[in-house]
Amino acid sequence: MHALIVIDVQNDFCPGGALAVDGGDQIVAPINAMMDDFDAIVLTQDWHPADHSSFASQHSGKKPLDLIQMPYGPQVLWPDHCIQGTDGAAFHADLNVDRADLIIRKGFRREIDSYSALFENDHETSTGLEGYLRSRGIEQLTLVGLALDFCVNFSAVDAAGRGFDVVVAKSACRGIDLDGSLDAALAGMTAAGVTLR
Ligand code: VGL
Ligand code: ZN
Repeated sequence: MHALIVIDVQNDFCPGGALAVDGGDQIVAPINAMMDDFDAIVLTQDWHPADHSSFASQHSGKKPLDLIQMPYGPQVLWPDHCIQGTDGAAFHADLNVDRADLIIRKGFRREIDSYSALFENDHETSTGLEGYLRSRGIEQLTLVGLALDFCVNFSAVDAAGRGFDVVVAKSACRGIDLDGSLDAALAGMTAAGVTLR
């Protein structure tokens, strides 16, 4: 069984959004076209409370893209984005959401961010996705979405580490590229045994 995992194709990560990724909207049509080729479709949705600790607005004297130390490790601070229930947190209007078997939300606890679809940023607290995939007999994953160097990267590395056979379809991803984060992510995914395609 082979699942397509669509990471964070949400308005705030598309042009005009609060944390826009260049060309983020260009991957929507290719992702829709891929859906027929899989046994299961999972969408992830970044889903933050308005006072989430990953927002620079919650830390006095800090600005977006500053790096801070959190109890669970380093954390990039972001502009306010993907606030629960807002239009920015909604999926891109053209994404074929009706095809999703499961929508998994992440980053909903104020104190901790969650880039990965499998674990929060402490690399310990499960989102529940691994259990879902295993109980459906899914062993192969193809990842697409936003952003290639953050949530796609963390999801791919975690999934490979948990023994899934992981492909990242790069042409259906777009990255942020903060201080070389894109090259680092590609190298890290390769080192973790992820196939980049
Ligand atoms: C993401 C930064 C903050 C992502 C989510 O989807 O890659 N990046 N929240
Ligand atoms: Zn986020």
